[in-house]
Amino acid sequence: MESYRIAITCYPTSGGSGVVATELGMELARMGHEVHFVTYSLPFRLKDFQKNIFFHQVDTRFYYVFQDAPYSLSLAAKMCEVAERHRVDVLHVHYAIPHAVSAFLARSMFEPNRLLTITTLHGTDITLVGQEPSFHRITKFSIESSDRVTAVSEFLRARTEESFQTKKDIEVIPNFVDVSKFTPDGATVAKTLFCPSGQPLIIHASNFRPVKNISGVLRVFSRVRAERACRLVMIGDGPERLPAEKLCAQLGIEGDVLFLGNQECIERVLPIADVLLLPSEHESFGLVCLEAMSCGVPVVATNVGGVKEVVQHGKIGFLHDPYDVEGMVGSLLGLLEDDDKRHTFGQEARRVAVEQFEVSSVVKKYVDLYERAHSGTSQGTSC
Ligand code: GMT
Repeated sequence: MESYRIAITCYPTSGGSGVVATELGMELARMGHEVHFVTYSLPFRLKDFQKNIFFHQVDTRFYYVFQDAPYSLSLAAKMCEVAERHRVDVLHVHYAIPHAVSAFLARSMFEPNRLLTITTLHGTDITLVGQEPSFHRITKFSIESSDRVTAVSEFLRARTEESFQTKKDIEVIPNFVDVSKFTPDGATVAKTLFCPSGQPLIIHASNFRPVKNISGVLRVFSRVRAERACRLVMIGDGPERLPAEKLCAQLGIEGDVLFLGNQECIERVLPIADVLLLPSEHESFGLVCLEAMSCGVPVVATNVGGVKEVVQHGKIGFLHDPYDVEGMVGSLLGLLEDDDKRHTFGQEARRVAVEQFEVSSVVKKYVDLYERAHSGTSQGTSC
């Protein structure tokens, strides 16, 4: 296997695309590739020193004629500088806007035919940001000007082709999970801390954006709690957190809901959940479902987008329309009241995570893509 020098750009704050990009970089580094993160701050999952990993901070400059500091230009300049200094082969950007546009600029500034640009589409870059009329054309351009494009689910590939009327070849490479880190016995917190009377525990984790349907989480929980004692732990932070805390008070459930905020090591808490609840309005993949599955936790989630490519309805969990409160309540009660069912679902969830989404097997698909891009071949041809 050839080893590559890869520059990775992502949003470094908590959020699925940043997690995937960071875990990808760490796995590539373990495989012997040289990885350069080019981002505005240290990616949040990049904690310890790791051989073969380097971090380059994008320094934005403000000048009085600018309305805002032009981050996309600073990023392009930094990408080009890092590529030159470290003889980078591939600029792999996660999230189309503005990263793929900056990569296009960096490649154009660099030696001709020397730098490959790869864009991984994650979801809201296509389904929300890319649909804004002012961003639609440039999102299409960013996709079509990338040397290679991947999407994290079949749903997202189809949605991209349809929304942008593009014939660009888009490969599906799913999200992945480190199954040795996300394990059923990996908790470092006792469940009794949250559930002192032995109540079942439901966990929700997200970035608390409107798309996550946070009020739906609370309304479903409130209905379940009316039927049987249980508790809810909310992990993450974002604009919907304050309204959610207020809604808890209105629903009279604040005594049974705990907001933990962002957690760096979600794998230390997730395994104590009896069920993960994710009723998002959109979800191109649903990385947290996969992380819960790897911890042996069944999932009640939304049936939209790419979630059904990960969670098999009736085997690993249950999928419902995002606003089907009664359906989700029924599925949650069914799981919480049947230990055998929960256990069987949890085992199946773990099996699927290990067999289909294990980090090294999925990251090999990215390396294969780098190899094919480097040798100028397309999918399925030998390189
Ligand atoms: O879920 C979010 O809102 C964060 C977002 C992101 O870009 O960080 O997540 C997207 O990318 C993840 C990693 O590929 C996917 O697992 C999420 O499903 C996707 N989110 C949405 O489509 C809403």
